[in-house]
Amino acid sequence: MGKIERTVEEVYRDDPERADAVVFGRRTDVSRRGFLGGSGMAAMSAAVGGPIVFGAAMPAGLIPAALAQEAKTDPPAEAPAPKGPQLLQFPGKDGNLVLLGDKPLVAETPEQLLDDEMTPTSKFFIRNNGQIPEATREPDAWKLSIDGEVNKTLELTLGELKSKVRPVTRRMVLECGGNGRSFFIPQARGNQWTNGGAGCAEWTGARLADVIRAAGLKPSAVFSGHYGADPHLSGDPTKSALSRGVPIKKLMDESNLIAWEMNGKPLEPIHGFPVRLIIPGWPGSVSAKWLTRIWLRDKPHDGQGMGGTSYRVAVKPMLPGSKADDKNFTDLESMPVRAIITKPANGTRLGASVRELNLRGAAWAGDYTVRAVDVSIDFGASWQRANVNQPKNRYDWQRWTATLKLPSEGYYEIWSRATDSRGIMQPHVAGNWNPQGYGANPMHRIAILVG
Ligand SMILES: Nc1nc2c(c(=O)[nH]1)N[C@H]1C(S)=C(S)[C@@H](COP(=O)(O)O)O[C@H]1N2
Ligand SMILES: [Mo]
Repeated sequence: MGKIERTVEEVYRDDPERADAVVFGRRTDVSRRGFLGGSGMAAMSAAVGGPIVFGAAMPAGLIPAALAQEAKTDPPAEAPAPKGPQLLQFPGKDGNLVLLGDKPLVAETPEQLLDDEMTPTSKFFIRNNGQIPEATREPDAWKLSIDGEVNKTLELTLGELKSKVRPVTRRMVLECGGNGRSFFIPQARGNQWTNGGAGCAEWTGARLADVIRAAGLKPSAVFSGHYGADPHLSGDPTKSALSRGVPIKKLMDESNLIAWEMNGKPLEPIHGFPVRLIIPGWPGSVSAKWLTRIWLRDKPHDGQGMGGTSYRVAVKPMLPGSKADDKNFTDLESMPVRAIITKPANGTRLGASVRELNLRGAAWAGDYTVRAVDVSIDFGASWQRANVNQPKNRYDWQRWTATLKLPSEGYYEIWSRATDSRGIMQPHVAGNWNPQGYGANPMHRIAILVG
């Protein structure tokens, strides 16, 4: 099957119109693909492994889900690289996380590994921008400062902080700002996340707002700047790996934590041991790991990862692939709504007699909640409402289930889409293209073969 997959992907990339002609036997138009029964149907069915049950509803130019995922990660034919995604080998991590980069270390969680109510630390994604700092041997002596536009600079150790506050525990989604980036066409710059730059863990720590109130927020404070102890990739001590911040209103949200535990255990070194910020709902980059300093500022932050097109989206839509005008960009704040199917996995093959499919997934929506999740078995021609659970607390994800009838043997694509509490729904394809690829949240789809 490998050979066919690469061909389909390559042909679609180079000449989509001709690709349709090759794959479906003749030139097609969008409204009337009409390959059913033709030699094109046979070719496509051979490529996906079985008759496409709702083939008549399949949009022209759509690379079947069975081929899309693998085609994305397939190395170019001329490079003798190992087939399929490269998996992360890292102490304490499940061997099935997908390595997206090793300098800095970045790895995502395939959707089917996000099938727990609470994402185990072993399956949680990793996103570093710099080097990984050496784990401290004295976590309680770790120094933190809250300074700038405060009545009195607060300098305290983690041990002091722990002794002063009553810790709170919240289950909350952490999601990378670039999650979904790989769905942009043309390809956007950066780690090619699918949907796995997200996880929902239980975080324990001090309420950030309480700590800031203890320092005394001055009326002049409008924005924060966060600093961590990780060295810049270059090793240059004058540069920070990452330093982002948020407007005061978001900073003072009661859900934000200065966290030292993840899933009931001290943070793992890779997730920010001994202490990190958790500012849920917004790009993960504001949740500084190895936290050393929170600077209250009288103007927006200008640290590493602020400004330009970093963690920013276009205000006026730009021509995909064209040059960006920084003045047309604004910070990405709340992450967009997203639903994923976590069971079954993409590419699952079921017995020939199976006529019912139980689906399970997760959905979340940045600062908002999920109003509805719908699933489709016929390329979006019809939709069925899923059962969506309530979040355990604010910023928790919402697990959902649905049962679909499978009319016959063959190839199916299952699509899922979520709608947030404002009524905003996931699009069919990633929209509002931007050079660094933020905000891509197209519907998730998986391939299923019955028989
Ligand atoms: N100090 C520091 N904090 C950081 C980062 C970093 O590179 N350095 N990466 C950020 C980004 S971009 C994300 S998405 C999250 C990822 O957290 P995780 O690696 O614990 O999953 O951490 C954020 N905090
Ligand atoms: Mo991120």
